Amino acid sequence: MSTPLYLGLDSSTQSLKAVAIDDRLGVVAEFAVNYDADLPEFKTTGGVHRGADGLTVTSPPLLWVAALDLLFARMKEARFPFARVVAVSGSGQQHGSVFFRQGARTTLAGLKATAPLRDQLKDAFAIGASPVWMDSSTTRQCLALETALGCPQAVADLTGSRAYERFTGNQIAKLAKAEPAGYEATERITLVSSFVASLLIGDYAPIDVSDGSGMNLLDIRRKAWAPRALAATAPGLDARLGAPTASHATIGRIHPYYVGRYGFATTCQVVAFSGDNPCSLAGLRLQEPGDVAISLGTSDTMFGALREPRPSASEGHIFASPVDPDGYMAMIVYKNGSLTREAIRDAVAEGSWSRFEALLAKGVPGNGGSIGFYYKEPEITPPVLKTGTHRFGPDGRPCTAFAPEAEVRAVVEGQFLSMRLHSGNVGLKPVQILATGGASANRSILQVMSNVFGVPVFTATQPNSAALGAAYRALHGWTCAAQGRFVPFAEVMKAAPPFTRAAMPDTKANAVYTAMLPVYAKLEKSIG
Ligand code: ADP
Ligand code: XUL
Repeated sequence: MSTPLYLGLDSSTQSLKAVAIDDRLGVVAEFAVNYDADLPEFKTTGGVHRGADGLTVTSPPLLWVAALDLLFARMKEARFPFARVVAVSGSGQQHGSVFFRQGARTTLAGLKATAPLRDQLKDAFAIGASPVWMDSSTTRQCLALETALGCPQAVADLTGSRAYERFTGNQIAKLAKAEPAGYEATERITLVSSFVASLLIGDYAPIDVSDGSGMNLLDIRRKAWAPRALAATAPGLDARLGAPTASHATIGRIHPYYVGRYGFATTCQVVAFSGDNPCSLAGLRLQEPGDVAISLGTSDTMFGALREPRPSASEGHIFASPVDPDGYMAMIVYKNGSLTREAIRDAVAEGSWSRFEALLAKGVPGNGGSIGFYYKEPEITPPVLKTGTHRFGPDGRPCTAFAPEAEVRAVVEGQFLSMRLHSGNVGLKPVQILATGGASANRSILQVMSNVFGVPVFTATQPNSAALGAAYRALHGWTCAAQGRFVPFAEVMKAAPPFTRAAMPDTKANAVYTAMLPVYAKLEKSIG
């Protein structure tokens, strides 16, 4: 008998990916569909449509539907052994929402293997443009929620984050007003994660508590919808959301559509889907407080496991853990990540990362007291709407320019000092850091990271941490169901490959950064 496989899907902003693992946690297959290139008829750029107001950003849900069939068709063509998959789970870009029209549940249940999903589901949506995480058009709704609950900290204490524009509840509040007929006709609202899960089980899949924490609607301690937040958001919301589920729960078997069309086994279990950041937490196996990841991608994120939630209205998010029913994760998000480093590289390092590294090596830890703030984009952490660069000399006075080596060092040191400052405020205390994302290929950047935090930095070999995390979660959920009890995630992860050590901290440099931190914090405040 051939060994079982566990499948992880990742429905992200620009693509749909699949990673399959075996029961020794080895990756056996990977597939991907790129929305812009492979489904050009939906006319997306980077997977999205941008509104004329510069704030609204949406994607057509039918695109995500079409991508699922295309992905599975590619896997079938490559003779992927669907019959060996015993469990599937998935990851979705966080915060995005899908509005199923009345009657869609019946349509989902009755899917026929003879026709593509997109033909059968083309009339299933009450709102044809799904808002995604890049949308920032709901400032008014955010203010309304914070007023209704008292203040930003009250929203954070209840839901894990103060009101954020991209968070789903504020998006729903906007649409309920802007498209009342569409909202009225809505039978179920899903996140992107539970949407793809719904397609797989042919029924409305519940929202898991971890991705559900990115909505400003879930009481993160009770892990149930917060009635006061629902009431302040839109009428009749409770029924439209359905009850949330534990992240490790099996939510049903795969629908006969996938058995008939692709050859899945009828017994294949679907484990609740979750958000991409929660799934990355699972993929990087961050379980103990002190295990922290820094993802240096298009944007930079820092996240880690947490036992006690300590929500802050000033920065960051607290989510329920996707792998531990009693745990939490904290996360901070930066818009000024790789693209901002690239802008400095292009300005002073001739567009070359090796030149950038050489300049970084030329300077000394602490940059002789020079500090810079580079807000190429409006920043999330701390919230700074006005773009611009702010440089300060060793005397704390503003200055207009740095020498190239000081400029490169200022952008990298500034980003990690900010992470140390703000992650500390949400309770993250790294003991070791796992670095992922494009810029984690840069050893000099990782050395600064290690020195600023004073802890060793490791890297993972598998780049798609969200899809891998979804596959790990499929195995985890399946194991819990098979044993009829909650099995700790660490127990299931025993065979996982070790991470590679990329940098060790220099204690002297670390002491310099510790002394710099209050100065950095003061300057940051003076700008905001
Ligand atoms: P995403 O998944 O968010 O689209 P990635 O994690 O693939 O992004 O990261 C892409 C970014 O990685 C690029 O924008 C680039 O700036 C950065 N990058 C790639 N190589 C290097 C390097 N050697 N040094 C620093 N940054 C790099
Ligand atoms: C997290 C966030 C993004 C999305 C898309 O809060 O907005 O990271 O999950 O990746």
